[in-house]
Amino acid sequence: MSANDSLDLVIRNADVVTASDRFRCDIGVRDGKIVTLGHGLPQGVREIDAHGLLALPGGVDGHCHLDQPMPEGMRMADDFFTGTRAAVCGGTTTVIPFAAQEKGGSLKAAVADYHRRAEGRAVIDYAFHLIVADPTPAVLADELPALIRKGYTSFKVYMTYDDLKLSDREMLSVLDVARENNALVMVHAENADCISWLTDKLVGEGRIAPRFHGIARPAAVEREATHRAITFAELVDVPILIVHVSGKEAIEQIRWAQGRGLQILAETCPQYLYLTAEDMGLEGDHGYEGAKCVCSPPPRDPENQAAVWRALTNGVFSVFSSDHAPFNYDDPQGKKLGGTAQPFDHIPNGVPGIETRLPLLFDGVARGKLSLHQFVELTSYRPAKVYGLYPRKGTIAVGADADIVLWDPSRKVRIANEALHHAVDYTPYEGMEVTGWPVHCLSRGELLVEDGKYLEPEAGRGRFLEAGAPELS
Ligand code: DUC
Ligand code: ZN
Ligand code: ZN
Repeated sequence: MSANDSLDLVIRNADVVTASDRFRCDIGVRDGKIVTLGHGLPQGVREIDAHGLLALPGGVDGHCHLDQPMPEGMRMADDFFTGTRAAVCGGTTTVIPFAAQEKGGSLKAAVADYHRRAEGRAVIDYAFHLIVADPTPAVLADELPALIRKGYTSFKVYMTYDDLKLSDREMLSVLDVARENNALVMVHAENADCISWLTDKLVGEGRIAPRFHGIARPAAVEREATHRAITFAELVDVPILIVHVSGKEAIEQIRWAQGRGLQILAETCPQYLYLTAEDMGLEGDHGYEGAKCVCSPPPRDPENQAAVWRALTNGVFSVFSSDHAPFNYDDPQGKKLGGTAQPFDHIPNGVPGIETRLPLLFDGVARGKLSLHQFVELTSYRPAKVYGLYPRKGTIAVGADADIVLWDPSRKVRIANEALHHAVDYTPYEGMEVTGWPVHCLSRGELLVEDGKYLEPEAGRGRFLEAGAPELS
């Protein structure tokens, strides 16, 4: 190797795990890329001894919300700086949040605004999904195809939430644009009318505490919308990805569709493995604390949790994301918008989880619920593939970005909000003990976290990634 070929970094004795392989080697990094994998590599400018640690590709969080513009009076606690800081401290080196169109607004303008929010703030690399809330003829014919060509190849549509939801006909039109332009549509599947009917009934009866959020959004509401979205995908003949699947009823619909040969992909999130409806409050509980766990779809019961764990290993789910939605609890712009006596339907939806996503799932590896390869597949490889970032992200291979996380598979950590790096004032996982923790995290060869300590890299070092076409197989 000549001086010109010298290595910026060598990670020695790495126990490398990808979605498909496991091998022991040294990893050589130059200019932010993995340039060689081998034994006895020459001395690098910097050396890291990975003995006793696992070397995994950095996590790709394919669904998180950072500094997303909110309705009047509401504010997300994390921006691109605090959100990406927390992500990397939890082993994630790429995030894909959402540039959200407002009804009546332009999609292109939403993307430009979102770039301004990310620039100078992100510490790890990021791509954008779009949220299509107003598919006007101009959006469908011009804006959306132009944005897909520019590297925004996935977009979310909502079947609920008044300010976001699309009609069935609009859904079909958006799916058709995805088909024509080779993009991937992510679907939030809950039946809006059922939810508003149930909500009005509950609120009318004075049943307003946070736990009624779950009762207003039962599994049937998610099941019906999941089935309907599948039907739309079949009619248009296009793949879709159902996001944040909460339990067995929606899983049954997805399995049924997959069994018919339809390309229906699915995502789940930590809240459906670790939280239940009781975390939003027990029967007779008139307190407000349960608002911390209000998210949509809501957490269900232990039987549903078990079904979600099973579906992580039998191929139903392709991706495991955080759906990090950072609202402070003790904040009139967060969960306490409107005070603690407000009915459940005014509580901002979502739970924080960008830093705890990987440790919570890794704990499942430690408990024998899924393999290390499945862990990498769900948290890094497949999200990189389906969102068009592979092979730059999602694997450890020559030519890939040196986004590498060195995990201590036996370190036990009790989750405590005061030790997390987001700007949210709580975690729903407070006090849970997990086995396995990301101790050293590298983004494009730069060490951002060393022995669990955040090294305060320059804000804005994170780069925007233009996504390629979705790779679904
Ligand atoms: N539900 C969503 O659809 N998005 C953000 C958080 C949530 O709970
Ligand atoms: Zn959603
Ligand atoms: Zn979301």
